[in-house]
Amino acid sequence: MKKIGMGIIGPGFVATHHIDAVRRLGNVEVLAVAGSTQESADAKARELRIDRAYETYQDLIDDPEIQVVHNTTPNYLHYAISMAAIAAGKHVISDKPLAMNSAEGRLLLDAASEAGVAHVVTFNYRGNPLIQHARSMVAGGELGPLCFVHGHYLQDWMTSPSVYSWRSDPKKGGSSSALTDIGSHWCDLAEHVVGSRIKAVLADLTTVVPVRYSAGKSAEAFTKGDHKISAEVHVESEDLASVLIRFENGAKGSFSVGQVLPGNKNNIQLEISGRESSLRWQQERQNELWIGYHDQPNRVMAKDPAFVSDGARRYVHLPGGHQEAWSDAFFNVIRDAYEWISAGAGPEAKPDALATFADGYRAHCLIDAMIASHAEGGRWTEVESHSARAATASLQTK
Ligand code: SOE
Repeated sequence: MKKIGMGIIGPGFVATHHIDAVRRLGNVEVLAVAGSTQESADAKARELRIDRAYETYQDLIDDPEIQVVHNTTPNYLHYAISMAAIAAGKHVISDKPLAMNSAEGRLLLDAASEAGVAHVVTFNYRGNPLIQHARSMVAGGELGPLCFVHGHYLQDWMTSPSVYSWRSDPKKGGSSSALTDIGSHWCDLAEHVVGSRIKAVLADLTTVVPVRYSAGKSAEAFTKGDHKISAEVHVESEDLASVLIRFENGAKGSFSVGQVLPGNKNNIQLEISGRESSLRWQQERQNELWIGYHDQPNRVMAKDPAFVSDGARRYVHLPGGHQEAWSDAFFNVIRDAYEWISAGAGPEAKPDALATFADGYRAHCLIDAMIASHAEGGRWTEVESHSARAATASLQTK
């Protein structure tokens, strides 16, 4: 059987997991890598045992054997690379955020839909089996009418001022930092599990570390910072934010994001309460789902293929008692993406749990509304109407 050819552009922390996932699939061949220079591409190709190393992303896209392009570059490169891949008729798997803003996101969504290629955004927390189980519980009405959805996504890797990442540079990361980088995951997960959209937001954004010290190159996420400091950088984008939210189904809620909160490594938590029961999922304890009641004892459900919902079972790889990890959930998303590609990439063939460019665009709309809400002194801001205005205005200036 001929394998599907893939190439990856922008090898960083997450690129290794794209490659591991694809190799675990077995029917996909990692053909090429492209870096920012020939030397960086060669080094990555050697390290990851990939045969072809391209100096530019266009060279990789032009390789006729490559059918799928994985875009794992920093945010400011997402649009140009994904657009070039779509123009060449390639399927695209992009890391979040989809682009730098909603206007670019909309153009990518339209272009990919028109080209008929698969378009995937790696909102990877959807790939957790207990997230899919929680989603089935909500959809099946087990929680009763929903009233409250809250949680957070907290990290600490940007605590030290000596960590300066491209995420804090509006030209490379976009006008928002923490909300775009990790708030986008929380909102996607909340809407995915709740099965209803956030219709309005009221946001409060803060920059806890307004001066950072750059070592001349971007710090890798989750590193402790470089002490060979070369330049002082004034940062305006947020590293902490709290947002009140209202869902279309009437539920209310709130979430906070922060990347400067000591002790929090990759602490994403989602809690949903209905009139009958509540559920809570924490990424750092991803093999457990807490289910809470008013009139009977609370329980903690351990991940077990025998007990998860039918829809969630395919996301479980191991028997009960065998812990699964971040990379297994990431694999699940990549497997869904390639199943979609193998089935022809038509809208009807898309696995239900898989996030597409439509979801990537949606995340931009939410963040636009949060930025606007904060800029107006913390005013309730409608998501759809604001994003439609912002996308139209920005497209008119193109
Ligand atoms: C860094 O904050 C980061 O790698 C994000 O960019 C990812 O999207 C998140 O899943 C883990 O943290």
